[in-house]
Amino acid sequence: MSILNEISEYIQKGRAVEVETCVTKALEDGIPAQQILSEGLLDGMNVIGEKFKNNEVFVPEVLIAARAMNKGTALLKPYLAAEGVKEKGVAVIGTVKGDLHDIGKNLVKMMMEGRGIKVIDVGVDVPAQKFIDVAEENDAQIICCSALLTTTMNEMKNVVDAVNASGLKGKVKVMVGGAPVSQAFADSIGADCYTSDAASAAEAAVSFLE
Ligand code: B1M
Repeated sequence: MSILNEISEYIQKGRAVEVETCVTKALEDGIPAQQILSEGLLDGMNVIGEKFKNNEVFVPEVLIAARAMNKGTALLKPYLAAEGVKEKGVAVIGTVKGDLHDIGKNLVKMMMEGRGIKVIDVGVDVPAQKFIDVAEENDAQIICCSALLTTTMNEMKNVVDAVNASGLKGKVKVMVGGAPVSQAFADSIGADCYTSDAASAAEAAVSFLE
């Protein structure tokens, strides 16, 4: 079995220590961090996601897989981040109110940091006003909202409305993403940008800042 398959298997089993060992070995073997992420960690998480959908695994299994995923991505972080990149601007990122999913958000954060953006992470279950307050305090140019639930994605509209009602209107771009979010949804709530994955989100953020 290849090391990337092993990583995927260990993610599915929620074996954080083994994930860390294999990710370290894969890096030592010279496998690019991006490949370890997509073909190892995310591959395992996708399998767990399908099983969760089909009621073959339940919340505890998903949680331990998520914990293993976070351990693996933490090891990749310095490799994904380009060294010595000059800070391009400031973004505030969080998962919207009512939503506790943070793996995708963390990936977006990591990719943006890798492109030289200072990212202030306000965590999960974040009310609209908190995004505004932190953006104002830090002179951020971008607010990034992640949502994984169809029941919480509408909270993104509250963030857009709160920006428009604040002094940030016209100064801050609102970027949205997450599995249930689409371009059509982003347009309908007046968000400035939708991207389907973390790398494209970082790319879009860089073009806003340039
Ligand atoms: Co939850 N969950 N979950 N879950 N969970 C989903 C999302 C679900 C699709 C599973 C399913 O039924 N198939 C489903 C949502 C259904 C729906 O809304 N239509 C669901 C549900 C129902 C729930 C609960 C309600 C379950 C329950 O309690 N009965 C509950 C809700 C809790 C809450 O939030 N209030 C719940 C809980 C959990 C756990 C806590 C167990 C755990 C989260 C752990 C954590 O995040 N720390 C969890 C997980 C892990 C999942 C799945 C399995 C995986 C999500 C994930 O991390 N994917 C998920 C099923 C699935 O997606 N297949 C599921 C990997 C991650 C990298 O992808 O976050 O999509 P994602 O990020 C992508 C892109 O979307 C994009 O970039 C990333 C890729 O590069 N992206 C952005 C994300 N944010 C972006 C922002 C951007 C741009 C791009 O710009 C700002």
